[in-house]
Amino acid sequence: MKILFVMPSLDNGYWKKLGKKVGPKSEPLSLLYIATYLNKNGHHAEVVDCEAEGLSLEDLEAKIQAGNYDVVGVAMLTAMYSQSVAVCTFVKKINPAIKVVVGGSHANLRPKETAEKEDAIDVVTVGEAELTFMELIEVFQGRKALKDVQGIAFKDKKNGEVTVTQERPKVQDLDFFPIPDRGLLNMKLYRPSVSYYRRLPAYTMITTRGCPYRCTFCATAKTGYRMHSVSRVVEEMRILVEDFGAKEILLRDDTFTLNRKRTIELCDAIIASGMHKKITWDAITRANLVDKEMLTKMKEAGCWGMHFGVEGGTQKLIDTVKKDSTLEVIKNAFTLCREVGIETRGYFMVGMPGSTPEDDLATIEFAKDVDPDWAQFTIATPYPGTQLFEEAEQWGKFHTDFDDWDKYLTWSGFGDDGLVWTAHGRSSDDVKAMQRRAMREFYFRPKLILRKASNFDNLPILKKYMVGALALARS
Ligand code: B12
Ligand code: SF4
Repeated sequence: MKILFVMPSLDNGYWKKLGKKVGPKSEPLSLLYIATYLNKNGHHAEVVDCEAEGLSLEDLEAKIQAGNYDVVGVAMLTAMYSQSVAVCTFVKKINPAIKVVVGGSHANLRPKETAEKEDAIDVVTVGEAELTFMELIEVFQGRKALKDVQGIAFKDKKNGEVTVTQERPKVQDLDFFPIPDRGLLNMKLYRPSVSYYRRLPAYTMITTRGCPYRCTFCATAKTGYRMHSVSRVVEEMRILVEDFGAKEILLRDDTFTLNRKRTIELCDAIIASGMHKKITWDAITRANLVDKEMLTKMKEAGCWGMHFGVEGGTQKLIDTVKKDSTLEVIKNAFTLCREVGIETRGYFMVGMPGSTPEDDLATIEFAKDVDPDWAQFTIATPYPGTQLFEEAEQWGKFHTDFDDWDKYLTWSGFGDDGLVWTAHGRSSDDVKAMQRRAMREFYFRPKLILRKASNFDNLPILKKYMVGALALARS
């Protein structure tokens, strides 16, 4: 069967406002994982990335007409809901015989509602979709019944009844999934946000799936933890370097260092392979999951940056979202990185549940005190499927229909629209202003500017900092 996977355009406005050069273009790994698995199993799957390729629906039409596809799979994160549905509707208009399947974070978390509401969608997948998609093809070939496929939701087109099938158990051995075939993409189009890389080309990969922690705002909370083997990770890095010229790799695991032993083994393997001389890399983890010995080893293996979710600058805020950490532990992680010579990025939120404007100011102060090299202040948003979404009315109020999914953006302080939700006692204007204030207060500090200036060992880094600063100043 011929399958096309589509990453819809992500642009809901705020990247435009901040300046197109600041926004990310990130490889759609989820689609690559599924397409690669299907291709290895005798099918013909392609991937088209409307965001990276700058394709409109009309451009997509030409591709779909020419491609003669049997199935189209469309990615669906919450904030791209209407773009995803627009693609599905468009595909059905071009050819109603094409089967349309959606999957991704939003589909995983609201399968029933999505299948119920959207007539252009034939099947919604729930969770990991490589095996599910293989079975769906059997259904489309008339060899299996939809109801017998685990991990899907679908609507009976005759009586409107929605069925959500049994949950699909996760594949425990992650290496079962082949290395995503980046040859399916035009890799030259991909480039992270301005402050997220040191060297180009910089490409994304993941070495684990899931996170066992329980943060109430997070869409991947309590999803376990599975790891690719160390040798497989090094092999994928080698392919990125040798076949695609990568100079840098962005490890986008949720909690890269959860397993200390494996982290050290991986670093040793990167060093033994000589890869540490060819690439630099960065990773995301929790503050309680690093120590000096580990960070020293990571630095030796080529790590230049570590990202930590801090969220709030008071213990009350951190406890409210069940971060299971302390201000002290968090500060220590940033200090250790600085001692070892690894740059840091802190993720903070404004407008958190239970917050007052004073709490946000305390968060800004804490950010300046911790003093990471880069900081990101996003707006607390109750994404569906999270504990915060379930408790959204307890902690605050929706300002629009709760299912106005396109408004589920965390950078709205730089956009024109009001917020979808604010914590009790907070207004959209207050929280939006706080986001802009936090970014400016953090970045326009003489201390930070001087430090950055002294670190500018080459022109491209200076240039990217200037691009970001200008975009921020203009906002
Ligand atoms: C890389 C990344 C990005 C990248 C690239 C996204 C892309 N092009 O794929 C960028 C930077 C662009 C991005 C942007 C945003 N992201 Co993001 N991102 C991620 C991250 C770190 C990794 C995604 C990934 O590749 N995972 C690896 C693959 C293998 O796993 P997977 O995505 O779950 O895919 C499997 C299944 O879900 C399913 N599946 C996935 N897609 C599809 C599609 C089809 C057709 C089918 C059938 C199945 C299917 O099968 C896959 C294979 O098993 C995740 C965190 C995470 N752990 O997943 C957050 C995550 C997906 N992002 C999230 C968020 C909130 C955002 C933003 C809204 C943040 C913001 N700044 O405002 C924006 C959204 C932009 C928009 N307008 O939609 C949330 C999603 C919440 C939600 N309900 O949508 C996540 C889960 C982070 C979190 N923990 O909360 N993101
Ligand atoms: S925020 Fe980070 S630590 Fe918390 S559940 Fe999500 S991925 Fe895990």
